Amino acid sequence: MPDKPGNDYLDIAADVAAAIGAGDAVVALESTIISHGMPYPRNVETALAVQNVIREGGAVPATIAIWQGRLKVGLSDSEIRQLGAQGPKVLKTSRRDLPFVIANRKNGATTVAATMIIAAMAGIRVFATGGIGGVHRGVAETMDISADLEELAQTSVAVVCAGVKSVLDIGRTLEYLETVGVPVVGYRTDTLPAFYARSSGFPVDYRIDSAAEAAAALRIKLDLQLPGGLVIAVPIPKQHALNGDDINDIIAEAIGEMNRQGITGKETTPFLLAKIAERTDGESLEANIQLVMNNARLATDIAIQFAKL
Ligand code: PSU
Ligand code: MN
Repeated sequence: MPDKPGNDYLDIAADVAAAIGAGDAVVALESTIISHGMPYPRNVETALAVQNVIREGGAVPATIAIWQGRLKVGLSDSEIRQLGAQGPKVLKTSRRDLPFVIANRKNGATTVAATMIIAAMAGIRVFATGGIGGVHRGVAETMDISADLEELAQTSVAVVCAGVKSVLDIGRTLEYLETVGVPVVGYRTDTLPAFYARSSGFPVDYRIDSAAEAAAALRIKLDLQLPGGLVIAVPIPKQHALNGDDINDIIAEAIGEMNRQGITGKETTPFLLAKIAERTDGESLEANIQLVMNNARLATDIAIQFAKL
């Protein structure tokens, strides 16, 4: 495939390439969640465990990052360990950063946006993560809107997540997604999950009750050549959910502290995640790990159903 865009920069792991070639189920995974989303060494343990969950479910995992300037689809275990140990020293890489991280032969941890771009280049259509970026609270002052939303508008990958974290302005994030034509789908729920909590109270656009329904919608969107992705939101399992009111108080406090410290731009999400983990004595980290595993299980089922279509 030498003339496909990106191919000169792309390295696809052998098992991932074989699965893509055979039309088998593959699930993409991001790497900012490893470098910036969780502390070492839990980040590495989680990244490896998520891959195992996908393999046990019958699909091939492909953790995506930039490694020494190459777009890697399917990091090795050793690369995952190094990325996790380097943590926030690795460049957080979104759409705008890609050309420079490659040109400077750096290591880059890909956000949801950059992971979607690279997954689509490789021909992977299903991607599991924790939560997507969105419209930040206080957007009228800061204009802070994650590039993940515009990526969902233009790149055809289904993103399985636990909804939108209430560090964000959930209502405005949903309005944005509506404007740019991204379906927000609830898996066995009528309301959008709120990451640590099972519901945000905001209704989803469509409810589905099986992985096959998600796969069918993805297939049709591709067939119609409607650019852009889908958000498939699945609530955190009950036994791991945090109390919505408690966590929202902690989030509000963390945002106040962030503003006092003058933290902006790409630093905001990592700052808030770390603060919330500190304030909940690690409970939010446990919840985060469990919801990522759960999302990976559903993404595996969707990828398997999609491979049949
Ligand atoms: N949400 C999480 N954990 C994360 C992120 C989001 O619960 O680690 C990361 C994802 O990689 C997402 C990015 O794409 O943060 C969004 O950052 P920003 O708001 O700067 O676009
Ligand atoms: Mn931002």
